Amino acid sequence: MKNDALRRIQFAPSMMCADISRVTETLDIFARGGVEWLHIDVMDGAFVPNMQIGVDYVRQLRGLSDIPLDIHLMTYEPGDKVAWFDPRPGEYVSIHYEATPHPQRVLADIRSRGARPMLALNPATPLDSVEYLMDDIDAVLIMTVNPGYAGQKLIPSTIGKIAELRARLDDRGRTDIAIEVDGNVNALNARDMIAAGADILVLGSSAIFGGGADVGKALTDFRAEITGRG
Ligand code: S6P
Ligand code: MG
Repeated sequence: MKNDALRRIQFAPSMMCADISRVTETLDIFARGGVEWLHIDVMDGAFVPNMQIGVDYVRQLRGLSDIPLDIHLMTYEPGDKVAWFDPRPGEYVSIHYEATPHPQRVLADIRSRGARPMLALNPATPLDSVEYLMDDIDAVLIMTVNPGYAGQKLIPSTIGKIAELRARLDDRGRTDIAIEVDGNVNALNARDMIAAGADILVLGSSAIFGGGADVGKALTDFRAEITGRG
């Protein structure tokens, strides 16, 4: 793991949790609040039991904010869908290990577009799935709940899984591969996740969207709680 002083924790608010009637205001708050990524949950109703954010909504979001996207594809055959979301250079696109028989091919395609490939692991997906894909990824997304819904409770074994992944990456000299965590990231869980080696936190209803209208205050409070700084 990178030395703590060099490690900067990044935030990726989940846009599926944002109040659609205040989305412009919320995006301005994120820009002013130094948010690094907008997390876009794409669900197909088959790989996960829900349907969420579509292509046109994402296109409109791009017109409202310059914050780069972190596109989380919870869909079967993600290889067909990467181009639909038109990832920009430097943006993250994550695909799930079980979503295609050819994850390496899809990850390589994401890289060929100048985007950053990320491999997403469900809570029960073994870490061995990362082993032969290390050269094809810039990040691993550890799901700390089963994907499909906001507002779920952390699966405790995933904290140890983050730590084990970080140890494996360190052993292989791959401190450049980031770890993102997604699901029930509240301030308490976030401290454990960061201690285990997480770099990017997906902020949903547990972090900033659950407490009413003041997302700006929630973001400032959350940052203060996990870093000791406002
Ligand atoms: C869930 C999705 C997530 C959620 C996020 C919600 O399947 O991938 O990104 O939007 O987990 O956060 P919370 O705090 O409600 O669990
Ligand atoms: Mg997600």
